[in-house]
Amino acid sequence: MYTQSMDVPSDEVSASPALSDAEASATFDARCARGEFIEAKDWMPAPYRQTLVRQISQHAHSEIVGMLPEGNWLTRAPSLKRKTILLAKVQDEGGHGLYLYAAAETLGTSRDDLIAALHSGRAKYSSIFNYPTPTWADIGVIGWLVDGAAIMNQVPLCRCSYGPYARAMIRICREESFHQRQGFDLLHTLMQGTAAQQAMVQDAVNRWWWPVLMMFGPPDQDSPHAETSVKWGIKRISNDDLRQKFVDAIVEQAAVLGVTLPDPGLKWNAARGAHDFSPIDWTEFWQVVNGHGPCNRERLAARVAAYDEGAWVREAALAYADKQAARQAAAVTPATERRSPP
Ligand code: FAQ
Repeated sequence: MYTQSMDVPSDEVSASPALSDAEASATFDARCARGEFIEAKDWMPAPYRQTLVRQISQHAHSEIVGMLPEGNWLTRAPSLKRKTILLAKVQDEGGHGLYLYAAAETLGTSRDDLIAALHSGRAKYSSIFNYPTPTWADIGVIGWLVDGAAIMNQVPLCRCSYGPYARAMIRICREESFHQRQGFDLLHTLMQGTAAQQAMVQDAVNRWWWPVLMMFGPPDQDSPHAETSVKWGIKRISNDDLRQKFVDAIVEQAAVLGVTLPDPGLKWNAARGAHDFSPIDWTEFWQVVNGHGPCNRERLAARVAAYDEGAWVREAALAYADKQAARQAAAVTPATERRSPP
């Protein structure tokens, strides 16, 4: 339904008949190494296609599930201005999901299949969206830290080897920059407020800091996809290197805001030219990824309910499209053919 899929299952896509599979793979790897973009109709090895479908669809699911924690505050934003900004941001996330589903569909998979994988729990989405948003400061922290981490990870994806994904990421990154700034602005305003508002910000930062560092994925030595994704130019910077860049950028921003990052081990290491930080609790990360975080069930149930309750919209849109197509077909059929026989 609504698919832009080109129906090209990987086993039916063959390399040029003149090339053996090994030669085709070598040519493909050389194209990636030269930094060329791979386009939807180009030959690609099946594992490259599978990796992209996996990553792009997980990314799309993250955007759509990511609407839920913030959506929780749409009716309770403290002013008209903040409500308008939040509405725009949540709508942007929905749009990002749509660009990304469309990019995944160019690889020959249908949106129905992608959504079914999310709803059945087969497909992952970002661990970060399984944490709750009990206070208004959580909305600021999502913008500042979650969107901040998302941008750090996604700017290199604008140069990812797969053209449709890379192009989608350009617009997404522009919008994420606005999201990050609105979060910082929201927190900055609260930090000029009462002691209770400042405490609310600090509490939210304390709760989100470690889960945000986990967003970048497992340490490089435990990242099974790292090697091939780097070889094929899908990943330009490793999980650990992005995490480090993020920590280094955020330390200064936290000082401007006047909040403390909840890690006694966080300190500048002059020899490395980077901040050291304490070990991350990867047990918590895997628990959340495997469905046992604070809000996993609630998030998935909300998505499934939204899909089921929206079935009538999809049916109506399809019926309307069929009607339009029938009208158009009738309009192009010559009048003589339409006349019934005597
Ligand atoms: N959560 O070998 P790697 C956003 C899984 S969008 C859950 O390192 P890879 C916007 C990984 O899938 C946020 N699972 O994997 C927004 C794999 O499992 P699999 C999402 C995770 O792919 C803001 C396994 O662990 N961004 O925030 C996570 O090379 C505010 C092994 O890991 C993207 O999706 C995790 N955090 O690297 C919206 C960006 N990390 O598939 C609303 C695109 C890892 O074998 C509000 N994705 N796993 O079953 C990527 O850059 C990569 O996929 C990584 C993971 C870096 C996330």
